[in-house]
Amino acid sequence: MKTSTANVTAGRDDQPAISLVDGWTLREYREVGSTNLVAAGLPAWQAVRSDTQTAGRGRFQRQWVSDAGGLWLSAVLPTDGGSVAWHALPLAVGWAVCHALRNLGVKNLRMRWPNDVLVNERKLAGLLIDQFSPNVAVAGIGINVSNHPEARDVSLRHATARLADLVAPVPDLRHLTEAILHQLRIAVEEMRAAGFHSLLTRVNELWGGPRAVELDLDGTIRRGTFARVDAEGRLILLEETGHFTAYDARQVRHLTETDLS
Ligand code: BT5
Repeated sequence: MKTSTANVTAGRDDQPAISLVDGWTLREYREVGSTNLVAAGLPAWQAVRSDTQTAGRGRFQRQWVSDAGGLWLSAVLPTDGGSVAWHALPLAVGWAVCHALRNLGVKNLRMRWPNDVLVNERKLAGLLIDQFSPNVAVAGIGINVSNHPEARDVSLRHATARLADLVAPVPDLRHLTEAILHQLRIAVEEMRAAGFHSLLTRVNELWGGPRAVELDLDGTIRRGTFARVDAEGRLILLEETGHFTAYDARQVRHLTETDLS
């Protein structure tokens, strides 16, 4: 992993500290609204990290608690004209994040489709992919590290995990950023060279096996068994009728696992 921290100064409110990390240009801020929005106008292979976000975003405009001590990172990825395989980009990002976290010693990690990284049923990380322009996508990655999201939002009590409780010593934010960006580049380069298909088996190992789920399609509920994802990143649901149906992440407002004790 190649890193240059030459000429780095602490980022002020509107002046980021800029450094090179493994082929990425990393811009680091003290505070922004949302790193995804700061990254919106940047070219591929640039990344934005902020100590805090005042308007961290989840899917469907849900809020993401982004207090100091967590990793709030957005990486701009090339999408090469938006071929079908790029619908699977969030899953490739998920694979890269899980791989990096496992390398750092995190155990019992799995994903809940499409974008939650869980440890023992608690949410350690969330991913949000935005496409602001045709040839690049912004991959937003939020990971709880030594922050306290449950203190900020009591509805998150018993629902979150953080690295400080899972690995010792807890990696510092710089090291974690480098590890994630390094693995992201590997995943994206593999997709560009060989297509999402080459990652599919590894992505399908992230869900921890088939499980009973309920999908909220903006009011309409579908129940069945989450079987796997297909080569376009769609969820394949074994419906109660016995039929298999594919669902795109944009259709599914919420996925609830219903076989948890
Ligand atoms: C996500 O949305 O999980 C995507 C989160 C992406 C955050 C990153 S941080 C860097 C970049 N900049 C941004 O503005 N966003 C990205 P979703 O699946 O919709 O989950 C949102 C739900 O997660 C909320 O409704 C809460 O229930 C829960 N939540 C909020 N903050 C959390 C936190 N810090 N840890 C765990 N769960 C949280």
